[in-house]
This record gives sequence, structure tokens and C-alpha cells, in this order.
Amino acid sequence: MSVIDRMLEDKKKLHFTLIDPENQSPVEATELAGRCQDMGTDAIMVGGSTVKGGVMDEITRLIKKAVTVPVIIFPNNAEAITAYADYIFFMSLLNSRKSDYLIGEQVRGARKVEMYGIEPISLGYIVVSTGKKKTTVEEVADLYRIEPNDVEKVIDYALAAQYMGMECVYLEAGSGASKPVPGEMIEKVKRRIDIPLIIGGGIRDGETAKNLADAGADVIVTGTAAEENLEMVKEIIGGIHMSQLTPFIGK
Ligand code: 1GP
Repeated sequence: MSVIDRMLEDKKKLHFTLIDPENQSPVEATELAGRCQDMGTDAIMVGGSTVKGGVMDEITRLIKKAVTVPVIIFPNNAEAITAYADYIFFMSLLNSRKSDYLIGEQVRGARKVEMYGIEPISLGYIVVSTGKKKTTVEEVADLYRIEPNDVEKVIDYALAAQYMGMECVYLEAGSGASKPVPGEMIEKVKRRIDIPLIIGGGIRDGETAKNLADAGADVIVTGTAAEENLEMVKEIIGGIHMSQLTPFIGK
């Protein structure tokens, strides 16, 4: 059982805050992480699609000192692995054409994870292209494109992740996406897998967060909302809490 499962035993729905070291200074990022914790976020993820080596150490060390919720590395490559986190999403970008994102960076980083004693959370990462404008992850990852109505394709990827022994699936629209992953896709994928479903990208208000959690998202990730307006984070966490009261009847 992964830490995500354990956390979901306590709370039926979770909110994670993504801090991208490229978008703010370590001090600003630390303050933001603290404020999000005060608002009820359940974990801080640190990472981004274009993070270079070096910055992760300082930012993660400061955040770890400032918060009590788990700190999880969300790596774009092996350089992003730092000793200061509690956990790492040990992830494979399943619809990338690049072998580096599928297995190469994982091989490069495995020994660091062992040496630092960070707990890996194995994760199948699937990027859905929801808008016309490419998000950063779409720019860098050379994707087999998945459209918002390609539900069957996403089910295939999600089942493959589960059968390969991955502990959770992350359906991603990309940071700053104009639209999040559709609720209908979330509902259909959730019915077919037994591992937690994480949803992120383009979620900017409480109602959307509630709807996606109602559709079956176990964890909602937001990043841009905290950078733009902390009130939005409060609203989003409120929406997720409301959804905890609604039983998922899909399965
Ligand atoms: C990116 O899903 C996360 O991996 C967060 O996206 O910045 O759009 O909230 P946003």
C-alpha cells in the first residue's frame, strides 16, 4: 500500500499543491507552501517540466523545514532528485515517445533515491491535450497526443500502469492548461482501475475541483492557482472537502 492509499484512508479526497521552482524564489516558494498548508493542502509537490539541477536542493530543504505535510518530488529528470524530500513520484510519462521519459531518467535516478532514502511512489503519468495552445509538458515530452474524448485510449494506458504494478495514475492536462481533464474521462477511467487517480492541470476554481473530485479524482493537484491568487486555493480545497461528503457511486 502506498502512502497515497494510506492518506486516502484518513481523508476520502486530497489536495496537493505543486510548487514550480522556476516560477518563484526559494523564499517565496516556502512562504507559498506554508500558506497552502494553513489552508488545508495535504502535501507539497516540488518540481516542473523545465527545472534544472541545483535549484531543487535549496527550495526543497526550505519547504521541508517550513511545513509538516509530506513533501514529494515531482521530477522532470534525474537532476531533480534531492535528499530533502520525504517522497518522490517515481514516474513514467506513458504517452511520451522519448525513452528518457519512459525509463531513461528513472534508471539514471534510481541509485540516488536509494542513497537518499526517499520513499518512491510509483506513478503512471498520462498527459491529455485539452487545449489548442501547447502546455510546457506537451512542448518538451514529444507525446503520442491524447484528445479529451480519447477515453478508451486513456483507459488502456491506465490499465497498463496498474498491471505494471504502478501505485497510482496521474491524468495531467499540463500546468496552466486552458481546460482541465474532462470529468467524463475521469469517471470512466476511475471505474476501471483500482489504484488512486490523481488529476491536475488547469483547475482554477472550487466548483471545477468539486466536480472533478465527484467524477472520481482521489487527489486534485493545483499549482498556478497558488501563484496567482491564494483565495483560489482556499476555494478549491473547500470544493474538494464538499466532494468528500458525496459518495462515488461509479464502481
Ligand atoms: C501540473 O497539474 C499540475 O503538473 C498543476 O497544474 O498549474 O494548471 O494548476 P496547474
